[in-house]
Amino acid sequence: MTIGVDAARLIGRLKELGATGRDEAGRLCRLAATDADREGRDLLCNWLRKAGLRIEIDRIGNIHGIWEPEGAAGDPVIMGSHIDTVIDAGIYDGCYGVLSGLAVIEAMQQAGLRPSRPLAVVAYTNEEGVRYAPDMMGSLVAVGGLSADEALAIVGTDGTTLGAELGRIGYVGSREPGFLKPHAYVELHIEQGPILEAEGRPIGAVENLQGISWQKITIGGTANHAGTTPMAMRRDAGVAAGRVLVFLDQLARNTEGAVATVGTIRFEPNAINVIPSAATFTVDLRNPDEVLLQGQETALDAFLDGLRNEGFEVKAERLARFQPVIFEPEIVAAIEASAAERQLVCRRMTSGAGHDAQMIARIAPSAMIFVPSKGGISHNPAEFTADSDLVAGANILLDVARKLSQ
Ligand code: HGY
Ligand code: MN
Ligand code: MN
Repeated sequence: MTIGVDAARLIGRLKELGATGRDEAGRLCRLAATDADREGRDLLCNWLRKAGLRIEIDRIGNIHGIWEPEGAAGDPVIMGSHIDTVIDAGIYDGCYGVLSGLAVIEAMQQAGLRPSRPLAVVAYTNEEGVRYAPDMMGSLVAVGGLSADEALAIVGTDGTTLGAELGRIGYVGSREPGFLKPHAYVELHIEQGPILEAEGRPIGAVENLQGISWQKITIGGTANHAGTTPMAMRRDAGVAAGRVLVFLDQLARNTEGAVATVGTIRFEPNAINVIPSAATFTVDLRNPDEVLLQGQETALDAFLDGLRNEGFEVKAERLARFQPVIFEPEIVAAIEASAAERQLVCRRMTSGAGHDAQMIARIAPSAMIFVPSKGGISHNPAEFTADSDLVAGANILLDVARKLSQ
């Protein structure tokens, strides 16, 4: 028998969670381990408790809501994502997958179903990696890709450590990360890209996810007077950084499947009439093909060597490096079968964004379900997905979770 999630409650919770964690300018900035994050975490834990789930928090702050119905045994089917956001975010990225996982469990409870396996919904800490790198950190620790102690000691962009901040907001749990081994993992997420909307398809069955390379580059030049220093005598770190940005943009436009982004940049001393003595910026390179991604990294290294030969100091610090991931074909097929049963047009696709599923796929069969993003916009307050698409995606998650846990 086909059942569905409680649509009104799911949409209402998305909006309620989306209203928490706003800064004084009204922007959604639920950065990992901030007071805004605590607000969202507390709200989520209330909902998990009301659903009668066993709440377990691990040492890196991953929140688990576990449902162990009578007769259920073995490792759980986990539905996860994250509730931390980027700066000035939309309300769907991550939160939609976590709240849909809860809605799926509540729908199964409501229908009196007795799955043979437990189910769990998990909100992973610091998926975005904006305050503390790398991203997908909570799930990376949960799969053993980074020790909890190392992660808790990571210093953020604001000089705080993740451990101190998680402790301050009361979310350093007692369980060891990885204590809950998934039998299978499914993540529902907005596409954050233009494909589904452009093709008029409500569902994406995500079969793979591209590789990610994050670095922090610091270029050292010589501060000098903007007015008196002849152009030929300058060691302008700002111009050198600008040359890297243009190089990376051209490289990505000329490399199959590649994208390149410099999302943050800072000059020292950052004064209108001083030639920058230093430029610090981050580089985000991605490609579904590991060999091509390595090629992008090698080309960047060579360009930076060229700047060194011109007399600039150049430092490159690795912040994150995740290989491309192929998801579990059986789960991808189950997503497609559920879409067909519900007469929803579906297509297989690659994820351009990083997700917790990229980490969990290292230890368990995993896959993702996408729903359309209006205008392909995300990491932006204009992020939007129609209610009908949100509910359709959650119902696919419900069908797949039922199949995996029966
Ligand atoms: O960077 C990403 O792709 C994800 O939003 N953390
Ligand atoms: Mn996300
Ligand atoms: Mn995101």
